[in-house]
Amino acid sequence: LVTLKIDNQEVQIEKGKTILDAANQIGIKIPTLCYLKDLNAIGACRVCLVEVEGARTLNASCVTPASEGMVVHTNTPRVQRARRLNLELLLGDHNYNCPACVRNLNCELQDAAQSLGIREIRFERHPSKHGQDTSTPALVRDPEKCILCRRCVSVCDKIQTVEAIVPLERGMKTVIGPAFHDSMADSVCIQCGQCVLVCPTGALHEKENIDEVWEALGDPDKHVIVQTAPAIRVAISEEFGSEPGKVSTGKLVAALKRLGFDKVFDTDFTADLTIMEEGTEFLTRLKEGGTLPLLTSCSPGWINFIETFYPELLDNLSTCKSPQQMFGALAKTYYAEKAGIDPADIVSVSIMPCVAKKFEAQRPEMRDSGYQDVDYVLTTRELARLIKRSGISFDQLADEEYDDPLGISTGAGLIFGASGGVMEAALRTVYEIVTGETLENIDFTAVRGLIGVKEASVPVGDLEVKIAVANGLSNARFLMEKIKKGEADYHFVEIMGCPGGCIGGGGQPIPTTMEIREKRIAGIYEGDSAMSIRKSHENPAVQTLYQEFLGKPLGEKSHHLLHTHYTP
Ligand code: HC1
Repeated sequence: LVTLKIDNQEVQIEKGKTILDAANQIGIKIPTLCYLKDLNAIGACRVCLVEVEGARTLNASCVTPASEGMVVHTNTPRVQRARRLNLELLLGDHNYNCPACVRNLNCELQDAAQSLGIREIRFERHPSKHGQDTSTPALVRDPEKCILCRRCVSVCDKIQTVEAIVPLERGMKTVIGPAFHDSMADSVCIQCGQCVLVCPTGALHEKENIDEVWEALGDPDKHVIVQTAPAIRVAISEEFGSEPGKVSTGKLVAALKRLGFDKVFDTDFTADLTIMEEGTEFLTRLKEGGTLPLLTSCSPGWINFIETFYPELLDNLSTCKSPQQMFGALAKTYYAEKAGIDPADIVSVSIMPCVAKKFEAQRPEMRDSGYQDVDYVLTTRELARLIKRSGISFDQLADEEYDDPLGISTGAGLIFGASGGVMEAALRTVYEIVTGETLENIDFTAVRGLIGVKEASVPVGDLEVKIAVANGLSNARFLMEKIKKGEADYHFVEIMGCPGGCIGGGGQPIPTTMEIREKRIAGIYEGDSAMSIRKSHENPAVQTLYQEFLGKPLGEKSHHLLHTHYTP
């Protein structure tokens, strides 16, 4: 431990920690912008400057180690002047058209300007000469709002090992973007949107589809239906001031009905269906000696990743479409038939915690209904904007229920939203199919939680099924390398592209920190425990779907509507 003094308070802290850590420990708030705990400590923005007695210059507290006997002042006039000057310089390079910005009122630059009392910006504006990059269906990159904090660069490199965006050029000309100034669409970006979650400003955000949905809702000739992903219900209420992890399923449904959707359905229904298809695919591969380990295929950022970085392992991928896309294909076939509606008049909207789902919905192979299966994808954040725009008081809504039949689901479908959930849901079903016995303890806790790579061995009849679960793409890469080198003997592997799984997706409320992810995960399992049915194969609406329409898992209709192929 070292002992130092900050603003006349003595503090003891582990050697190697910074002045910022020490100040946080005793509740002294130093403003930061480029700093991101455990990920980005580069001292670039100079907003966290402090004065250390005896030092020649001011020091960036996020990178200056705390040392024995140090005396630090965080609020002297010199410190204030320097912080304000640095912030003004950043603002001079920034497009501060705040009222029209997607991050207005949830922007760290705005907050810093407020907390430092900036009332005028004395410098002529020099916003970036690089225009917006709108080349992908998922993301918008706006260099005019970028403050060069490099948080996005760190998350893309260290957490996702994608390295799609890097600092280009030097000094005043520096810009963050794909190498060689390529567009995002031409880069290796897998569109997971983790960069959006860490961006302090509006420099990275989802491509909005709110207006298109608004138009559809106002069109009397359209039948507008919506599906909600598992992870939305434990996050949406954060946008309205609630604690993270609060399960708000009933209010979510009520809000969508108030917005005018003709039917409110649940992606959890097709998550259950995915288990029927993927579980059968797994057992078939086991029996017939197919390619193993089977890799799950529901996370679109992960699909983009394996297509880009590990095309040699594409045969391992499950051919199952994601639940979002299974829903889309059924909405314009099974549901249209059942409801007697021309599929050409159906507008299928999904609410997702993910920006890569926008990309997935637009893939050319996702048109097996004869139409684009999912027309529009809104993130959790976009849905919140839509609700606010409509003047709906989310917290005052009375709970409502999903519609039949595509709104009926089980706890197994719900846990898809957290890392390990797909595997746990599959095990609940595969165990009972293989053994013919009732699974008494259905909680496979070994696969739950935020640990990057989880491994387990589960007895299923005569077989020890070896499983692995990874969340975040650096962890996926670790497993893929192991599989490629022949060092893994797994049968079944779940991969989710975002840390924590979909609860930590790139479309979720900002902030999304590790602590917030934990709380959302707790909400998911709380919701699962409260469900009356917790195994996918017991979903009565899924059983009816097979009887009335699909026939059997992996049957001809399933093959046509619910399965896909991949492009190296
Ligand atoms: Fe997900 Fe999925 S769980 S991919 O994380 O398999 O986005 O929530 O909707 O499709 O069901 C996301 C979440 C989501 C799909 C399901």
